[in-house]
Amino acid sequence: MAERRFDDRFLFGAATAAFQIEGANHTDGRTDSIWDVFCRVEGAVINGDDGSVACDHYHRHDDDVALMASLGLQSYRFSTSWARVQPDARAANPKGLDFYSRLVDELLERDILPWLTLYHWDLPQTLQDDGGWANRDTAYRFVDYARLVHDRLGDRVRVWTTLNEPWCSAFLGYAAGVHAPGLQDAGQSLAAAHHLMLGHGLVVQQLRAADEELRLGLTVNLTPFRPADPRDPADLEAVRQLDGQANRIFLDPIFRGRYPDDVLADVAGLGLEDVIHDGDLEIISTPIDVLGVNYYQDAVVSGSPTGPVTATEAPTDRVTGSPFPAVRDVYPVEQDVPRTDMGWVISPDGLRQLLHRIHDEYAAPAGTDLYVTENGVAFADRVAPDGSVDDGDRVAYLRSHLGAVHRAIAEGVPVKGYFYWSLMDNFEWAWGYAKRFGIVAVDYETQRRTVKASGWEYANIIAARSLDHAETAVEVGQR
Ligand code: GBH
Repeated sequence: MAERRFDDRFLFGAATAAFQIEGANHTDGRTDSIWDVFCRVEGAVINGDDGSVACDHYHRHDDDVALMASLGLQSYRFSTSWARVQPDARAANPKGLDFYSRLVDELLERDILPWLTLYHWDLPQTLQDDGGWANRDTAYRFVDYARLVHDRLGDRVRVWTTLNEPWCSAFLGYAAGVHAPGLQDAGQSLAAAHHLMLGHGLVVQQLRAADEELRLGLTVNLTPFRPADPRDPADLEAVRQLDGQANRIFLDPIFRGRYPDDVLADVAGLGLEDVIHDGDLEIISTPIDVLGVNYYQDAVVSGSPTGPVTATEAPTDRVTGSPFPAVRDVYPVEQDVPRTDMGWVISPDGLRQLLHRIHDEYAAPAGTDLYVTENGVAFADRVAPDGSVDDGDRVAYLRSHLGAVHRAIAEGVPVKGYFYWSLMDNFEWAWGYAKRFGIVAVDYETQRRTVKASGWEYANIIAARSLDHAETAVEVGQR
């Protein structure tokens, strides 16, 4: 087998998000985000966990950047906290901006490319009080905030993504209610989806006008859905609906300047068309330089009841809804494959197939560069008494998914980089600290960081720019 090398321009990184790692949520002027408030809702987050300390990254950023350098990371994808930069969504908070400015300087000193995300789910609560993303005005407020961050960091940060996973913000937040703001309202979820994309497009226009050299884009989470039986029209119909409401509802407006007709038909009567103003889709489809794809798992679905499936566990017993505002006769199908600690199926080839599709149908026609901005796995690993974390299952996950990326590239899909989620164990939203995605373990008592076996493996892969580096002559648990 030919050596699986990544060319010299391929970018290896790791990702985090502000609310999940920073802590210090009321330090130096930061105010509540919707996640601070949601964490106080009885039963919203497992064990009543919250983000007040998290990984204490706000106070440990210098050590954390040193750790990134020791792993050889070429890029670090992080997000800025809107409520830290612009408390109460009004005047800029210099101390909040200072924090990100120092972080960026530390990264650059270590030759790590800062990859900045403006919005990873933590809306200032004060904007939620006025309706949050269901209110069109929030899109314009997002522009004000983006300009403040850009004014301060634009001289040093060259890659800017607006949103992380608008699907989660809109549908887990406003329809399923499993994420902040915890609403279960299909109409608001569709309005939120539209206004998130409007905010994205407006920010791309503004930042492009400020500096045409910036690399601009967004990150979406995409789920490939496969029919249980590709010859069964009911199964194909189930795939059509889910693919529409999970993937195409974002990809088509952004890349084609229109909502798919079938999606509009499925959600008819829920108010989406009422919130679309003339000109919005031109703004939303402003050309982007980079598309980030977050991939965790794929799914098999049927149009007919399918018998028992392994239910994905809920974080708490709080009753939540469906994230899909308008699907009918859609049933999950059991996949006989290994699962992660989240109950998610492990399916590396789903990533390869997804990259092909997104390249062919969206990125290539638009001339947009494709990156995997998140991929990773939760396992219940703990630091052993001797101080090691032998997370061989995560090593296998990392290698098999990087293998899928490598194969996609070899097959003609020019994927430009990969970010592991996450650099370190952190606040996993409604799952609190109960789920660990890191290649670095965090002891939440002492805040001690321990590089796991997967972290060293990633460091070896990066150093060799190859999956066939000498240290692992034998494939570890390759599926
Ligand atoms: C990412 O979200 C986040 O960006 C990151 O902050 C988070 O920590 C990380 O992943 C790990 O969760 O179709 O109802 O079964 C991933 C979000 C989770 C979205 C699984 C799709 C399936 C929902 N994805 N989800 S459902």
